[in-house]
Amino acid sequence: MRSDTGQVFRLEDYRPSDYLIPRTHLAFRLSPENTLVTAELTIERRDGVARNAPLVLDGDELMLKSVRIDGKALDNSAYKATPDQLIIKKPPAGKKFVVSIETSLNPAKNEKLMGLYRSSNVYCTQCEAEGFRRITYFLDRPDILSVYTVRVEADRGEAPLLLANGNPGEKGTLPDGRHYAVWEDPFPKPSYLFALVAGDLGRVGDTFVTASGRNVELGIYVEHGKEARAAYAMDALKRSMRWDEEAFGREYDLDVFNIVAVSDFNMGAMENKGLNLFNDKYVLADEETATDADFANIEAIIAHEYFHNWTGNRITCRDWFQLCLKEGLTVFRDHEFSADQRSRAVKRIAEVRTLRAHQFPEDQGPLAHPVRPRRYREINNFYTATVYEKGSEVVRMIRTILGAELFRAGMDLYFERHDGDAATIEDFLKVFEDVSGRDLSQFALWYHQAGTPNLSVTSSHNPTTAEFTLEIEQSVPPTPSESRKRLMHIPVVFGLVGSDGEDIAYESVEGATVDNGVIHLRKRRHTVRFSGVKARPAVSLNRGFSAPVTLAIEQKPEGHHFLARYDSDLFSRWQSLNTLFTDALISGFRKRRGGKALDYPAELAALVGDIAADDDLEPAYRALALTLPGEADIAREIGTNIDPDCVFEARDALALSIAKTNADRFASLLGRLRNKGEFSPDAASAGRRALKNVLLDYLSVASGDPALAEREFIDATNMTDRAAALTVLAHRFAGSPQTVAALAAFEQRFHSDALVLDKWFQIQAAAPGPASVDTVAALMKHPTFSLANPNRVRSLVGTFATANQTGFHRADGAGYKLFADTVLAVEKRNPQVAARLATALRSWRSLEPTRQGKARQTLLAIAATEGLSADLRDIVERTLA
Ligand code: B3K
Ligand code: ZN
Repeated sequence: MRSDTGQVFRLEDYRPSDYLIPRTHLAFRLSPENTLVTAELTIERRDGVARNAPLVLDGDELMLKSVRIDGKALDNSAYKATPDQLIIKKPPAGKKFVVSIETSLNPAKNEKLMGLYRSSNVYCTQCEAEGFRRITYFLDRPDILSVYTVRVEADRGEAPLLLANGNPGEKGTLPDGRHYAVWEDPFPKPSYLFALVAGDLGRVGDTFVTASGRNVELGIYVEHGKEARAAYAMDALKRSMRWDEEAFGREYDLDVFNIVAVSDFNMGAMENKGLNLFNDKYVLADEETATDADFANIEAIIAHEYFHNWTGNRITCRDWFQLCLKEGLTVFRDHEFSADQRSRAVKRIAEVRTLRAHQFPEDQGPLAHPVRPRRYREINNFYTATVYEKGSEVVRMIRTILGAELFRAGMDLYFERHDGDAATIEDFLKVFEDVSGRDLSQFALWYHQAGTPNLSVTSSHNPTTAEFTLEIEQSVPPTPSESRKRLMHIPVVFGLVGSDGEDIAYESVEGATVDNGVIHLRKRRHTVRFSGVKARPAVSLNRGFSAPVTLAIEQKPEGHHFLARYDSDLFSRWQSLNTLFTDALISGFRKRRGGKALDYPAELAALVGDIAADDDLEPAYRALALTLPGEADIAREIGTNIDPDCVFEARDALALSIAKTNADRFASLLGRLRNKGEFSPDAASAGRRALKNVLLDYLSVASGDPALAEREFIDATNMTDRAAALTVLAHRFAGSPQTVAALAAFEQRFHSDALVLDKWFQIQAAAPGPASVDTVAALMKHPTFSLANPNRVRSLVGTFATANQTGFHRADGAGYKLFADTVLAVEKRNPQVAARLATALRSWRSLEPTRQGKARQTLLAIAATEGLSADLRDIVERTLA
């Protein structure tokens, strides 16, 4: 394992490399334990660089076999090779020369899953961010764009399929049962987009005709026998390709587009040019094995990786500090795609829930960093919710500020101006300034400054003067290494809602720029005065979650009740109900902490019942509305001195109050929602299942009897309903005979399908209560579990650490112990996955003192481990700082 060098990379240190690599020829002679890679790099000295300046190439755990320049072998003294670097001390003085490098690799032993590795006997690669240097020595940085030709050679029996980026070229057979294929990618690309796959896989094929009439061959490769499970992914791919033409005018540019599903993958998927690699979890789906959430994720991730073809591949990043240039923007694009394919309001609510669950704690804790970070020790630790999700919110705000038309004009200019570039955030902002004439310099702070801004709002109404006034104050809390914050430009979409539920018209406004229903906050305090407002309105602020801020608004519960029923903005209706839930839960928590009895306002339960029964609202929306904030959400809102057991009890009691009040209504609604027809994964059908399953949970809580969930489990005809019923059994009726039987039946039925068994791991890992520590420890010995497979680790231990507040934070520290042992065991194989897992303790400071002390000891123990990887050390030290 490469241990930590302690090196810090800084944005301000960026400088272009001395040399360029306009052409790259790679030849792979594949063999599981001894693969030979020949790289022929055309090197070009950059203008202004001294002749003979040393050429320093990156490596990582490489073994050099030979190096030549312009065909001639180099003297030992002419270069220095270590596993991490190849230095050609005095390259030729000419402008261009060719360096040929041979390295040998052991893909079968590569458990880091970076570079070239084997997954279920398939050769595959992962190069982002710095995996290419594990294949050959190279200028492994995103601003080195090269045109690649790749020759792949392997045993035909072992690997009948040979794929790489770009378009297929020559292929042929060789002696000894071997064969080869050549791939050519005409588009210059950074090394992180390189990919190769070789193995024996099944193919699902299709074609796509682009807007300008070009034919593209589409292929999705999966394990033999699983082809039918790739149909939905193929459908999502074709819809993505069409959508990008329609929404952004972007056409696909190669003759083929291939996707390969592999079972050992560090993340979700990878956008390699023309050859996307996917975690099979995000390709394979049918009604028997995948939930509606899986289908929605597949649709979104297929789209995301496809959209990278323009935002990421044709225009890439100058350096890794600019990661959000491709990630934030591409997340924004996939969000818009899903919103268009499904329900916009439902999608937005789901996005905001995710943002709050993952990005807010990051921004509010020790790992906070700007959307564009200024320094890093390990770049893989910066593929974060801040870069991705907040990065997307920032792009959304640009559209809110400019309006849809100017936003599109800006995007068009971005593609036109920067196609083929390795660009920066400054380049991106400039196109929007140029098309709109607006000054976005204050807005740019969203990229540069960490932390979630808070808006605190009070209002007053003067009936005599018919004036309504909002006092809005912004503040950005300090974050690590940024104690003083500057004032931001925050676009707040709003409405003043009259007693009939309609937005009221006001005559004029002063105190802030207000245009098209957006208040532009730029100063610390704004007193925004609306005139011509006769009766006091309810204020609907931050509609559609126009800015990723927290909002403390002085509004009586009646105001929230009113908006939850009548606001014309569906997101804000949901938000109002959510605020009521959160306020109730916080006071429930405090009562519980103080040893007092829990009681919740009857009006709240009644409101929930009315929303559940409102057939004007789509079922998917109602399902979200009925879902209480999660325990971690509640803890985040409380902020400090968290006892997760009290949070759990407060939440449980609110669920019971809602369930008891509405049991009859919920039961009849559930009866109506039971699916009778054929399965379809479409959004409307999924929404009905979602609502039905939320009701199933409430009804089970109300009755205290597992019979209903048992019935639903046995009768289920698809994985969504089956997994939902099993969750109710395992979480609400742990240890009951019905639960034991259902868990065994599930295991028995799906034991040979690890991807499905992951759901079984997840459900048990998330089962609340102290016993779950032992359950998880026991499941780690299950024959399907493996510390080497990221999906297994994430499903079992990742779920336990992030979705089981009472189990993970067990007061005696047993959860932390199990967690630390696992993190360290995983780290020995795969530091990247271990580091990601370790972020689960990032909110340790918000715990009550006993747990806080135990969490800290756990982190200190990890930090004290010898030979820690750069990945894990970086996370643990920042978490403790
Ligand atoms: N770009 C990849 C993520 C690579 C992560 C490297 N640690 C997938 C994506 O965001 O589309
Ligand atoms: Zn991405």
